[in-house]
Amino acid sequence: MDQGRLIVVSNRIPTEAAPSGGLVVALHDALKERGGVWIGNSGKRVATQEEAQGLTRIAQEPYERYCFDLSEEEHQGFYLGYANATLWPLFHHRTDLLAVDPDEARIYREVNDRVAGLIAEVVRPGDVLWVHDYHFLPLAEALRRRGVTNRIGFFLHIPFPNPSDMPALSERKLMPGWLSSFDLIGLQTRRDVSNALDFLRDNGAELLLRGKMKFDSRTFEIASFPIGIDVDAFVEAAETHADSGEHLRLSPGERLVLGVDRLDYSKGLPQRFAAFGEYLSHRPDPQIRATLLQIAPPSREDVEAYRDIRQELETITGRVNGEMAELDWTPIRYIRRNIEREILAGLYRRADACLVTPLADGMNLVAKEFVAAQDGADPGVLILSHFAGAAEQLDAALMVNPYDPGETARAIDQALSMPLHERQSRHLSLMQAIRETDIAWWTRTYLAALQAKTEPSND
Ligand code: GDG
Repeated sequence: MDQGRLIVVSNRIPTEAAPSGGLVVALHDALKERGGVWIGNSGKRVATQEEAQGLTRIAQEPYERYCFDLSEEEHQGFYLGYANATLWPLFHHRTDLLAVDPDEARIYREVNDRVAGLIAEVVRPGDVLWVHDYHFLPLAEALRRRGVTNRIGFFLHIPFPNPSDMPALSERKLMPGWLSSFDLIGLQTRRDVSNALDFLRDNGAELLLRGKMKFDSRTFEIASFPIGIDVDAFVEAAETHADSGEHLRLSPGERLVLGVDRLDYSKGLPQRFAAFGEYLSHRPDPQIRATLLQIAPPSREDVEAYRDIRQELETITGRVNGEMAELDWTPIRYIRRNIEREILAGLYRRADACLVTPLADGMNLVAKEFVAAQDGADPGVLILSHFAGAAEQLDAALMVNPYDPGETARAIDQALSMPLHERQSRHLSLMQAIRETDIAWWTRTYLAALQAKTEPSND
């Protein structure tokens, strides 16, 4: 039987013929295999909304890619405003940073409505839609209003909020209608599923059985699908670029602790730097030299909270380096720009430990990439926050409370003095875990679950 095409909707859309990056490649492969359409934001901004109308086809082979533009006002209200200054902090348990702006909330819904109109023109009977992330929470409801009865799936890449934080969202009453218009809601972890079920149950939805819910007349399902990486591709990149650590010119015996994160307040960077400072001042053997290399490409710099975090980090780096540096050693090396993916793979491999210490994170792919990049004969140690989604799977890592710099400092010490056999056995378990749910598993499992839903029109 013809499966129908796959239609992927995501905020960003790859424009190159052979895109890179785990998620993008996985979706690219799924679309190539099945045939379909990818729809996303062009990243181009036009002056007024009139100029922003319509979809532009940017590729036809091996599958069609269409993009839409945003006007300046839409970019501000939809992307910088509601998505990244309201939803992002709420979903990362930072209601203290949440902006309330009725105009931005309205623009967010209007953009979703406009995009739904564009998608409705492309959809054919039998197509399956897969919508990604918090930019498009109201999209299925807007599509249903336009009479689209196809299966529509959603995947949320970030955590589901704590139900107790939800009253901070002025549009919370709309949320059950938004969510229940999808047929399948994929979340990263069991903890997210339980938060979503609790929130919906408290807001008028009925739990039928095992993740199946009913709201108004619609039934829908919520389940976890922990996202993974292309393990083999990462192993190969790390082996091929194993010498990229040489760029660092570390002195003999110097230990390397690595951090790789978008510059975001959810990633716990100030706490991490403080913990590293604490490790250095309490290390038992002052002869041990450990350098923290933090790679943090900037993101969303037009949102105020992101400028604040940048400043905070620069202050802490200055303080720790000012206190601890020696003529031939800078304890924290902080690179605020993007590093090539291949070089990154080699740096992971060279690192003795990797600090993945977010305060909240949907999954965190850096944790999985670091594991994949290790040399199994002499692997580095993953230090992982309880608050990363990855913690549900990677419990063979050294688990830490990122809010407690003393605990993280002790974990750094433990990682750098861990005996080889313990490093090897932890690494073996971690490898097994990342292979079990790699990126191919994720797309396959999610799409099979979505495909198994009955088309709403056939109910
Ligand atoms: C969201 C969720 C969830 C980072 N710096 C450089 C660079 N990176 C790459 C890493 C990794 C990716 O960016 C970051 O992925 P994360 O998963 O850590 O975080 P988010 O961007 O916040 O992603 C997250 C994810 O969606 C997937 O569902 O895991 O929880 O927040 O691949 O390697 N890549 C290069 N240079 C850098 O400087 N080339």
